Amino acid sequence: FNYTLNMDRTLPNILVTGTPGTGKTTTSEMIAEATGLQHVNVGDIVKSKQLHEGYLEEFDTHVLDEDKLLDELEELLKDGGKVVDFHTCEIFPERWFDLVLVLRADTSSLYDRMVKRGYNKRKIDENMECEIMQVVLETAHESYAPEIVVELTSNTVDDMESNVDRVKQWLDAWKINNSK
Ligand code: DAT
Repeated sequence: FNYTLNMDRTLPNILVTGTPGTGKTTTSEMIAEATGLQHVNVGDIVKSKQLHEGYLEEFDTHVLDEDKLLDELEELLKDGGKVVDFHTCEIFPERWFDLVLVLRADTSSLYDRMVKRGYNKRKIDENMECEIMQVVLETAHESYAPEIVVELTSNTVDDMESNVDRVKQWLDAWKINNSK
């Protein structure tokens, strides 16, 4: 399978990644609202289109069917203009994205959000460790060009709003630089 994309997309694709609870979905929705880009919630697509090989009770998570997922997303992303929201970033072809945002939250904010969500202790511990060890940030740096990876603090609503403003400015500049 060849993941070569139309590199002439007229709008960029943005990946919003980070540990669960850092604010990916909320921020992506705000970006979509502010820019007109379309939010693609990968977790929802995995569930609704059954792009998984079953559910792992112990880890309270689905085992991805990566081939099926990539095929599905390839089609969605090929024209650009998408804000893709997912907690891992290394499974996607590098060429898909023009900007990779890694959301970061401090441990107390993250802990409270996961408790509110009703995550079990194991999942909370796992995600806390993931955030403390900067797993997603490091993975993003290993998977994408350094100039497109941006770490953003997401502790407060003000943080989210200023993050969305930054994306808006970035998008305006992208449009100018890529106009034909
Ligand atoms: P994710 O998609 O990364 O799992 P989310 O957007 O669903 O995270 O957010 C989880 C909860 O935390 C949700 O109730 C909104 C809240 N939240 C997220 N980021 C926040 C922020 N920067 N300030 C305040 N609340 C935030």
